[in-house]
Amino acid sequence: MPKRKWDDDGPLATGKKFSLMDGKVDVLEGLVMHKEVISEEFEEELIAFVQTQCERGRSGELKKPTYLRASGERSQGNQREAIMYGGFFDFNRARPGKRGLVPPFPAILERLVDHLVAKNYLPSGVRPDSCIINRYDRGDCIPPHVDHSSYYRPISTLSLLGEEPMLVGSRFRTVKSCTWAPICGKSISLPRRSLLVLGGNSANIAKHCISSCSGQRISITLRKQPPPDWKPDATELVGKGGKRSMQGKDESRVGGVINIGSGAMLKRKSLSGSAKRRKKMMTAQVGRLVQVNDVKQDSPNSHNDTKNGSGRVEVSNGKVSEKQARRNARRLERKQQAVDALKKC
Ligand SMILES: O=C(O)CCC(=O)C(=O)O
Repeated sequence: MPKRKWDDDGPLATGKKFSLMDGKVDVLEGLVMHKEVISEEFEEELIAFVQTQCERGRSGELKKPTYLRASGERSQGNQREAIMYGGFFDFNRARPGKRGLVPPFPAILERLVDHLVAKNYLPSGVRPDSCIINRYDRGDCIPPHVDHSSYYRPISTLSLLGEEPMLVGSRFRTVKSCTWAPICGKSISLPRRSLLVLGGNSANIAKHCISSCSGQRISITLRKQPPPDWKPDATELVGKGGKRSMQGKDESRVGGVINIGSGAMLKRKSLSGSAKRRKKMMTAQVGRLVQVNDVKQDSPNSHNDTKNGSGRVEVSNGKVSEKQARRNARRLERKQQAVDALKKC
């Protein structure tokens, strides 16, 4: 790997490291927790700043997308508030949005970043220039997501006001609305004034989320944006049937993407690489099955339903119902996915 500007920076501050193997991959590689990174006085100052900005947002003084609040039936009780500076974070796609939509860092955030870099919690070459402040109340959450790969790593999150756990891992299950449990992941408590730094696999492979909070909490998530001329990859803009269908107004996450009440959500759920391979395999299997049964229609048993290892295939009037076979294949695929998802790491 070519040397980067910040490789010559002094060593980063040491914090608590984490590890969790999912197969052969340590999905928490690069995750570091630092405690007490700011003073109680600075925490108070930051909390007062956030509360004031949220009040301004609620009163309509701060406009979308600088101030966003989850609302509507899809948010199911989640009323998390978010304030953005430096760069618009497109919650629908967890990626950088259009430039110039939100105000630059206010002085207090510049001071925070100066401090975190000076203390070597963050590498100076990856100085954050975009920030999302999340204000959680009791019951609020943020669903599992991976921050878009165009953001430089590491990304980091400073916790204020209350202590809540963050789930970080490769697989979660939804327990109920706003509540997730790790299948292959860890629950990491985030004390007040702690900084969780997500680098390496913990940022690129693992997802993170905050389940329904037990009380109030504020987080300040800091990221360095890609250069201003960055554009999303063409494949991210166009779905199978042309443009991706957009709809919805409330908070939801589809395929690792959230909507915090700011507008569109992606309707089509993209398949993971392994799911795609399984689908291909199943389609091939169905093709073979259909051929076998087409041959069988000449046999005396051709009017009977044919059982096969991959499911029940209907034969009507001596003809296999391809539709049914495909339906069976899809059912099997879903079953397989559920089984895979439950495999603990
Ligand atoms: O509240 C947190 O600590 C996490 C926030 C987060 O993941 C985000 O804003 O994307």
